[in-house]
Amino acid sequence: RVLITGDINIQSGNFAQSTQHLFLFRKQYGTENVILGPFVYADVLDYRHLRELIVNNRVTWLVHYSALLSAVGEANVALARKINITGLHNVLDLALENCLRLFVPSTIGAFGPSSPRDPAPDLCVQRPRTIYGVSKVHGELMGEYLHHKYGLDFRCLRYPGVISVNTPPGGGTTDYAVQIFHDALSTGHHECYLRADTRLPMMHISDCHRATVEFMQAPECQLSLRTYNIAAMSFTPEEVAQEIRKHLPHLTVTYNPDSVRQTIADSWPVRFDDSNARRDWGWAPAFGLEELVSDMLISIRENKTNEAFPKS
Ligand code: VAH
Repeated sequence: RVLITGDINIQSGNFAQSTQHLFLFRKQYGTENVILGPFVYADVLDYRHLRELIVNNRVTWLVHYSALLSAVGEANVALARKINITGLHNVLDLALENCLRLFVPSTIGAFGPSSPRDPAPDLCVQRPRTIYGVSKVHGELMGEYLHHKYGLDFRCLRYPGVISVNTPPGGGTTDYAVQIFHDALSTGHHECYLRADTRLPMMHISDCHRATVEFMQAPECQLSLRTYNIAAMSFTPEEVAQEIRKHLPHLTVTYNPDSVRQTIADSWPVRFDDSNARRDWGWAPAFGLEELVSDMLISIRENKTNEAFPKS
């Protein structure tokens, strides 16, 4: 059984807010085999609640999504430390105590201005400048340490900006790339908080979910790393706007960079090198920018979740 931490109603990271992600896990493993756990704060109550869920449901996989994202973490560093670091330690302890297999996502935000940015490889200097990024590097290092010391089956993917219909902005720096689709179909105008030329790695949620499941199912003997970059595309606000205009020619965008999120974005990789994931366990994205834009517009218009695969 798979237990996913993260509460749909709390800003627990883009991913855990995506009902589609829960749907895709249940589609993969069976509804009765996927449980949504509590949003893991650091306090004992949730720890006890989480432990009860694990024991009572014979959980084997713990998928830990609860985290405060980049921009919202900078606005509340103490809470971000509590959730992203102390909460993670609760989860690591529970995984060890109950011999669970543990998946924890990391992010492009785990790199900083001194990292190689174009592309960023799996192994390089990581000195992120957000509490979100620092907590994610800590998670990578702690998980790998417990793997090497105690054999914990810890697996981690560094996600790009994840784009999906039913992931309301979760306080991330890449949130504009979700909002622009809703604005294009409602007001026809998007106010972008990043410069027009800010290039960031992005991924359709279905690719991100499929990568996660394929990685979770990859035989141990194929893994040369415990933490991998995964990539699909990198685009700028102007490029995604141009692609949307192929469907909605009247979309207008004004660029009004906000210093916090522009500074964060400028410290992140421009592109990811995910050659290790492609070699070790066969990672290959299905959605490029054209397929992403088409699926997002169709999904919003029809008020449904994103396709699992691009339309042929
Ligand atoms: C954020 N969407 O912007 C998240 C993500 C790749 C960035 O971790 O903080």
